[in-house]
Amino acid sequence: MLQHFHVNTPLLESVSMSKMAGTAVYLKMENCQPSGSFKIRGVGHLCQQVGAPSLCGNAGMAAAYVARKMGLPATVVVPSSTPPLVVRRLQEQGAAVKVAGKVWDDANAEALRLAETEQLTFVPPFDHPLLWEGHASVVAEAAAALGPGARPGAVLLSVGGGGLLCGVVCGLKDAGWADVPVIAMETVGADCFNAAIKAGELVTLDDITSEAKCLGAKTVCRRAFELSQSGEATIISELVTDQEALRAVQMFLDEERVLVEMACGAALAAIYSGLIPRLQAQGRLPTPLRPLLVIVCGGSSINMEQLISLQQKLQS
Ligand code: PLV
Repeated sequence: MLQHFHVNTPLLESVSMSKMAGTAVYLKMENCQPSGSFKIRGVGHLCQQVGAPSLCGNAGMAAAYVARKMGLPATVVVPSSTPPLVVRRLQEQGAAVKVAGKVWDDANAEALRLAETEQLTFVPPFDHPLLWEGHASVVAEAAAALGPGARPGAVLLSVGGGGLLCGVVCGLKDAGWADVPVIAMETVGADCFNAAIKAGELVTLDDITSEAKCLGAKTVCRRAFELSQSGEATIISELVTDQEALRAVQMFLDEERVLVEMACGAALAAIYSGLIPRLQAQGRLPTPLRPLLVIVCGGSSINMEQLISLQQKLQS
């Protein structure tokens, strides 16, 4: 039997967020995963099929964890924007860490080169059907926890390269919830999905100017863009500022006593910045609205020091 690397995470109702949203808010606590984010679902699933990993970021954290459990070596390539705490955490998981380039796309190019020259298996962080298949389990678990007959009014999540989005759309189909809208959140400056929708084609951002570095893919994966165009799923793409994402991280810490990174703050900001009633007022979400399912994607790129430095950068 194939081993699972991810855990079944808690589904918690948030009273304070429910008040703000005007409907029940359920939090799928992916921050509780062994590697600190949902990435372990897809990366675990993919590594079971393809073997030893080499890649970057929170996906790298998941790959390092899976490799250790499988008794395989892992090389994780990260950009220089990666905080030292992430490099330390990766090394603690036993991974060899290589720093290459400024943003995720640079590190990814180096990981591809290494895979080629050193015959390593390349594990992509978001653009692979096996990752999506793995990520889809987050919806199946939430459906099981909500019980028969339950149906969310919308699912809220963050978009980096679009892997989580593709996985959740898969999961919604499997759960018989294909018509449940997905609210896809990005920060301004890490908004490759929103930019593609506006342009009507895939675009490559010049640079990642947001502090939500783990959302910082310069180009969203083709499948995510196709889903937004094909009508297979209802996807509402929205942006928040870094300040709103950081404020959401702080409020989540105060209200739910959980520290998550900026990438996750983007999804939480949809509730904390009043987006839900605004979308209802625009007729893009119904009123009344069934319960909301928020994917608390987590992230390892945060600690007290990092939080204080973000506060100094963004709130001065
Ligand atoms: N982060 C990836 C890709 O970065 C990484 O390797 O770190 N929330 C968190 C906490 C994340 O780490 C990520 C992805 C996302 C959301 C977005 O997921 P995606 O890339 O599947 O849309 C570029």
